Amino acid sequence: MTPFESPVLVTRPNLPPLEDVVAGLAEIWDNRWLTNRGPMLERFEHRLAEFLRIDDVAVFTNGTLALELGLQALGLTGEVITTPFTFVSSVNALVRAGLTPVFADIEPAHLTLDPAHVEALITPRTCAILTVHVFGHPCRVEQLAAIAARHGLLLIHDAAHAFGVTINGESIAGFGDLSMFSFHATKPFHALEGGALTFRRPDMKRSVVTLANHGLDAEGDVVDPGTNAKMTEVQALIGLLMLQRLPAIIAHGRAIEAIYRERLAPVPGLDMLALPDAGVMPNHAFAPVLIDPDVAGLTRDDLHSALLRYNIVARKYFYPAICDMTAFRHLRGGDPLWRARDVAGRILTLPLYATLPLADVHRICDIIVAICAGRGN
Ligand code: T4K
Repeated sequence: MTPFESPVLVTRPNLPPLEDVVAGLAEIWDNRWLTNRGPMLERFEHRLAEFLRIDDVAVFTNGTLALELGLQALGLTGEVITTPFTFVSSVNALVRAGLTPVFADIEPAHLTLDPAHVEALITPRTCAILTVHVFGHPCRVEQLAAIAARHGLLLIHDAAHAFGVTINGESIAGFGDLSMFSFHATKPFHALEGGALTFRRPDMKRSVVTLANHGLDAEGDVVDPGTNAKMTEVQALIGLLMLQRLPAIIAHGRAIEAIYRERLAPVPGLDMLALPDAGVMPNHAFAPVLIDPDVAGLTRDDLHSALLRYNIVARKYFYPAICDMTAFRHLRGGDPLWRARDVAGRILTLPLYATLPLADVHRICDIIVAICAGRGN
């Protein structure tokens, strides 16, 4: 088996046709309005709210700042129970908003927060739960909402991976007190960089928009110090153009995932995550696979290195678990977080993106099958 001629990356940004971008840029040039909530941004927020079928949405320069400002606007203090199996941004945002993360373990099917572990960690210092719909799989929204309600906590969703996901026909943006989406270039739906918040309380929009503009109110006064987290007009333009493309991008992701599932199912010790729960329409944004070294006869790191020799750049999303990162080791966890640590050591995310040909996915599968059978090196 021959290696790919050029690297096959875990993801590549999808791009709108250049002529559409140029036409949109011409409009921005004519307006001479580049940032600070211009007309393109207003249109983008409006279309997003329509797409998500919710009342309102606020966009920002990236998802991390969106989450930080959402936490600040909610006026939270104390401890927030969250998952150690995520991209570090979720936990960075908590710390930078002056909150103390407390890690709970994850459930086995979709690697999201385990509600039982969450409830066991609640103390009088707990103010909120921050879940992550990791790899786009919704966390246990109903169970966690019930726990939050029972204990008077806010429920915040890091939905960075979950744009376009629905549960029983309802957009995932409508769950919890606050949801954050990332529109980073590596996401199926993006705005070069970008992020958004959706919220239950309608007055939240004003608060977060003010915080994103340094905290300045209409009179030029600052009550709550903010930062600069404003989305530019060019970002909003790309977002608008990408929104039209999302259904086709999701459809291609679905086709890729179907091939991985079918072709890798017979490989001993290689497991894709469970299929989505009933009623969930996923966005097929990631293709994570778990390697059981005792059954597969090789470790995740062995497979990762072997794939690199074939020019396939799979990624260890998300390793190490956040609780094992230097900055966060001192934080309290209620238990050994053994599942999160185990998963972080065994997971590998395979290439999946809209311009990846299905023939290449088959070739990646041929290579994985051969490596696992001891025929690749
Ligand atoms: N919460 C969660 C759960 C998240 O996963 C994230 C972001 C956030 C919050 C925060 O949202 P943002 O503040 O980012 O809006 C990438 C992304 O930078 C990050 O947005 C994303 N999660 C994370 C899962 O992945 P890296 O460090 O892995 O990116 P990088 O540069 O290694 O790129 C990944 C692959 O994409 C590479 O193979 C190269 C390729 N690539 C990348 C870029 C940027 C391209 O081909 N072209 C490009 O322009 O973090």
